[in-house]
Amino acid sequence: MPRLVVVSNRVADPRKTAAGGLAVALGEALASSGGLWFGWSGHVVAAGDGSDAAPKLHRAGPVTLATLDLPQADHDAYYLGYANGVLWPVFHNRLDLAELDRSDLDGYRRVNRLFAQRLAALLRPDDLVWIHDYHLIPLATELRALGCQQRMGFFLHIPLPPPLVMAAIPQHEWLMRSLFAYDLIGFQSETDVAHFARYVHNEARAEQRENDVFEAFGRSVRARAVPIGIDVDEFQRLGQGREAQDMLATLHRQYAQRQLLVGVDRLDYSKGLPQRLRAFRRLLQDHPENRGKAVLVQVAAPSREGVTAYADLRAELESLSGAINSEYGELDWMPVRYMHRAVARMRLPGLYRAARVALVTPLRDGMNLVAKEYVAAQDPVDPGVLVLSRFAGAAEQMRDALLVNPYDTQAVAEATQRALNMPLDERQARHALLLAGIREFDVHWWHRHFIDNLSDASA
Ligand code: GDG
Repeated sequence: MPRLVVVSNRVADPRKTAAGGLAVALGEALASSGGLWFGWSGHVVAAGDGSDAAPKLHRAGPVTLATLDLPQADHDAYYLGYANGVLWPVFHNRLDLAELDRSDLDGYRRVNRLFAQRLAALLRPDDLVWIHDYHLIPLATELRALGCQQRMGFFLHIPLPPPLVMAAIPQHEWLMRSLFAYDLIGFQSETDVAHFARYVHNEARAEQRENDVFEAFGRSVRARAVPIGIDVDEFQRLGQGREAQDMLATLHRQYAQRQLLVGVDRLDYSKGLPQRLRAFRRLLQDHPENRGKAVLVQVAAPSREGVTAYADLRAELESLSGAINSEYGELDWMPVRYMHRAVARMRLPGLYRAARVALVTPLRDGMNLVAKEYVAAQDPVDPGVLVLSRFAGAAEQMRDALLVNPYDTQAVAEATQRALNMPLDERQARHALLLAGIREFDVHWWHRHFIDNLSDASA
């Protein structure tokens, strides 16, 4: 069996419980097959201070972790600059936040070239190479330039925007051409595949050979939707753990007379947090019976604090949650509990289970794993209700959630009111269908399906 080589911006020890969705999913995928996981160490060093060294290798069970440090200037240009200042906002339809005139492209290319040089030295001829996310789009091109002929797959965790939005990036052609150095491109949703097909048809006059094979730039690539899932069993086991159970008991005790709503997100403008708070305020305004009763616990885990747009968002959320609390709060009831802190992963299932409603209302999201975790954590006998943005990739699969337009404050408030008052039999029926879906298309399916397709993809 060929060895699996996973490449992502960050690498995490699969034996430890990690915070982010990508780290959890990749750790899980590698733990079952073994292999090599290559990426940035998370350390930034002064120029010339070890960044030219070979990757550090650590053994973590069946997985070898290979990590590189990055020089400060390269990290700033590659990670903060091009990846998170240009690609992230544009791919999430936020042209207003994209720093398109910054000259960070060189740093982005430099880091991709550095990754390629260091990785090439570790590759074996029959490895399967699986590269992840927008940080590393040109990595296969760089590897091919060094003579690497292994099968290479790319998975985009974030959405691919429509062609006209993509075209706002000055280097859009170069980025899309880079994708043709892969054998397989996996997207989160059919919408993303459709955007890809339209782009390559309009801009590169690609021939679509079979359903999912595109020919352009002298190469062919297979592109298909391979939506990511969670490890449902692992998450449910976590829910049986002491920390989750303690969390659940504490919340039940403290909020015995209340109805809890929950939001768990990285603090990111794609997640629609101000819009969500405004919808919650609208709920209190239009449906006064929720006053003194409904409490929204919003966890906003710190993220990318070096990027300006994130600091602005933080200030906006603090002021908005303060305003709602001062407008509606009572001595014994605060409507919004907003935390700019991460919650330990072991406790998350308890928080989800205590909540009658989850508000997962991103303005745009590749998938959104919180939606799936919330469903996995529910008690099937008395489950909570998922209110889900139609602009999350997850909405293509989770049709039995209450789907909403997150820009429409009143519609989200009404869906929340409906969720809070949904009869038990409807809650159970919706939950059973949602749970069956996330079980069928779980993280094992994602991993297996991608690797099977990559193994079959013609080079
Ligand atoms: C990208 C795409 C796609 C969040 N807050 C805390 C915490 N989390 C965990 C959640 C979940 C993960 O982080 C977030 O996953 P998401 O899918 O919601 O979002 P992104 O981080 O934006 O991930 C996304 C994903 O990649 C995978 O392909 O679904 O669309 O944007 O697992 O539980 N975990 C802990 N404390 C927190 O406060 N421990």
